[in-house]
Amino acid sequence: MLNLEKSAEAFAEAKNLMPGGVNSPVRSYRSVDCNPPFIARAEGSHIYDIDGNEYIDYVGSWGPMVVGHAHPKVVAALKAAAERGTSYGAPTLLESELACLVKSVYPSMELVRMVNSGTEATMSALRLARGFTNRDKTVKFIGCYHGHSDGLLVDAGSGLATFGVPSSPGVTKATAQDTITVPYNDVDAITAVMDKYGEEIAAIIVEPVAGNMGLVLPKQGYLDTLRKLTEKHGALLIFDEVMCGFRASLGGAQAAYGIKPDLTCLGKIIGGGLPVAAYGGRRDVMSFVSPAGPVYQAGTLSGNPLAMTAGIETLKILTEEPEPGEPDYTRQLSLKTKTVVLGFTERAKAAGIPVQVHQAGSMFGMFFSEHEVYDYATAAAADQEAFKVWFRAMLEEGIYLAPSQFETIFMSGAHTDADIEKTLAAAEKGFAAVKKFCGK
Ligand code: KE4
Repeated sequence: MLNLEKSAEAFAEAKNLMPGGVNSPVRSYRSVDCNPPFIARAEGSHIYDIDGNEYIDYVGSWGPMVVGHAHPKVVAALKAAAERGTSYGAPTLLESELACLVKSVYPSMELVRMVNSGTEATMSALRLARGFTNRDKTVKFIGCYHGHSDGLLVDAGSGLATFGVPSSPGVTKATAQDTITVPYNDVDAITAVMDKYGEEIAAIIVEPVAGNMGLVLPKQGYLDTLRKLTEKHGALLIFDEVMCGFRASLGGAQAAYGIKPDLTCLGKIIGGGLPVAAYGGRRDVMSFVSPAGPVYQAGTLSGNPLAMTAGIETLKILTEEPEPGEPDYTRQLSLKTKTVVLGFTERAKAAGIPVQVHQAGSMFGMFFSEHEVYDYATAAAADQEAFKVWFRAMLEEGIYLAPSQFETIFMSGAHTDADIEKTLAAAEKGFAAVKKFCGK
């Protein structure tokens, strides 16, 4: 059994200081019925808790740590940057340098605005879309998560129109009413909504590769349908690539699937572990953002020099030219991820446990289900209790995974062959635990 005594004490004290003892709900491990390890430090692909346990980390701070924790180049650059001051609230060359790097990988982002979180990026992109189109309604997909701004904390209403209802207290009915929710990967549903309400719709916002209902991939042609429907009805198409950016491929889902959105939201990796996110896209649309245009958006720490530095160093590593004949960084990540995905699939099959294992570049996910998983309903139908048993067994074996069936697992450039070997050996024990739990 893992010794988590100090973490348990720390958690009890933290609950007297912060709601649920955490600063973001998923970290509380409520979804997996156990206490979270309190982390002391991390380096490369490994993370260490305050009880001295060491884990192989596949959470990577929920995606940002794609080059591994405490990468020497990132740490050295941050140390130097800190000595030049931590924040100025004024234009710097660093912001232009990161914007250039982002544009080099995401050419659809003709203008880029830096913000401090994915929530801020998607909230601002939707306000911009409403301002640019002079329309009030937006469309999101059930099971996609775009941060916690009011208009996006909306559940499916009843009936076809599925006008939203608040998914959290504090979100007003009026706000929720302006968000239409539709099942992901359902061409008929989105076509019907756009045919009926298209002229009122400012934008469709979508995770082009969905990572917040577990990892769910777009069906063949689905993203192209969204592109065609938004063009037909004069609505904007917003790709929320906060999670799948730089992971589905270096150029994100838009490069992987060859779709050019009107606006893109990025986050996580572009900050290299510091608080950076961004929204950007068509020059005519982005020129509506203050002070160039009338749509207001601002931020004290937007473009913070330390955060820009971490993002620049991380993207430089991701985009550096590979040795002749060698795959580039993100391709190498994808190949490593494939090894784990195949290993999980084989071991689950050997244990007689039905699973659906999905991969998109360097992100992957697994559902305990014998049926295809292609939207929130089919993801939610997977065996959550089996997932909890598997998760806890993997943690016991020193494998640190996302503590929820509705999250995604991330590979980094720091993961070694030895890490992967240990992960697959642990998975074998994890599936054995599930088999025992299911009484198979
Ligand atoms: P933040 O506000 O948490 O920086 O980003 C919100 C967001 C927006 N869009 C997508 C596609 C996202 O995945 C996220 C945040 N992702 C979660 C993980 N599922 C962050 C982890 C957490 O909430 O603690």
